[in-house]
Amino acid sequence: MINDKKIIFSGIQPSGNLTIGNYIGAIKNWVELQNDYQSLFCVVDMHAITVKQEPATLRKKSREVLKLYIASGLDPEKNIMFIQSQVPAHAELGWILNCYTYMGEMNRMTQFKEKSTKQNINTTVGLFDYPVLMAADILLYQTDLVPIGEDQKQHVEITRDIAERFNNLYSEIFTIPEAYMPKFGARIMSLQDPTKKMSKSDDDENSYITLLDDPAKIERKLKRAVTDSDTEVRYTKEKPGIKNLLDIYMSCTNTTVTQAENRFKNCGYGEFKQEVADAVIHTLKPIQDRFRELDNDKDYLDRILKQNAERASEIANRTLAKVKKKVGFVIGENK
Ligand code: AQP
Repeated sequence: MINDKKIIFSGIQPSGNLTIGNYIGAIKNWVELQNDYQSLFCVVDMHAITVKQEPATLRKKSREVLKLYIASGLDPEKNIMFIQSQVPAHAELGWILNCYTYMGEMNRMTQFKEKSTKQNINTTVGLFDYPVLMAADILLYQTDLVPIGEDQKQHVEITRDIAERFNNLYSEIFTIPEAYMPKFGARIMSLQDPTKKMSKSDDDENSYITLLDDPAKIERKLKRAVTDSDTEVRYTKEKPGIKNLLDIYMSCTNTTVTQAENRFKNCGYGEFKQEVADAVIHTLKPIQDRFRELDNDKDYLDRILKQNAERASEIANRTLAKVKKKVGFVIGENK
């Protein structure tokens, strides 16, 4: 608890342009939860370097993600919004937790299997170790709830296992966190292959919509979205392309399956796709406007970054000090 409020932690990698998958699966829920919890929203640049990044781009994207958090409606005064590498405790706890995590449980992580197969060559140890760093991110802040998309669920489960193991060995050091996922849109799929997750690092630009795409681009990408040879707009897993577009539509318009299916009862796919595009454009417009305003205010962003890294460090260092003591490290003058 901080200020009598339960704690939320979540983050996004600055590994590309944020997609509506990142927005619907994560940020939108953060905005809804921010008033009821003390929230920490991180730009996880240390996670991003688990695959190759161009340094200047990574630096630019890290600031851009923070601006998108603010532009999406997250309050940087109320929430603690910071860049992971500016709080060294993440790396320190990550290392310690490595020594309390088993190879067997790490070998079961499906995201590593998918990403390492995709990369094919030179998979790094960092990519394999990603879930332990994520466990450190979460556990440092005594997090109660982790709002995420479905792909990260397994990583929250291993975080719980590591935390329980550590607590059983020593004492109740860590809060055991729970995952929180949206009802619809926990897994937005690629527009070009609706059996595959939409990802910002996909090579095919037509497979995703970014938060900064202009209206013409959004329309074009949605018009090209892969569907099926049928004509009926129905929410069923037999029609993955249509189901995905309905998920996007329902999330942007806050409607239910019944409302959305009724709305498109006698529509052809062309008209349906146009409505989805309109809903996405309408959702992204205020975010894009605010983002542009923030673009002109570099000092403001620098101030937020500095203040929030200090606030985050203060909480993180409290947990880290307890952990170091438990595992037997020499701290200060103690014998
Ligand atoms: N397609 C998605 N649908 C719903 N939620 C999603 N998230 C990501 N993609 C979708 C959620 O966004 C948060 C941040 O994700 P991340 O950037 O840290 O890592 P990721 O899950 O690996 O996302 P990407 O876009 O696929 O990144 P790359 O391409 O760099 O690997 C998480 O809560 C995630 O669940």
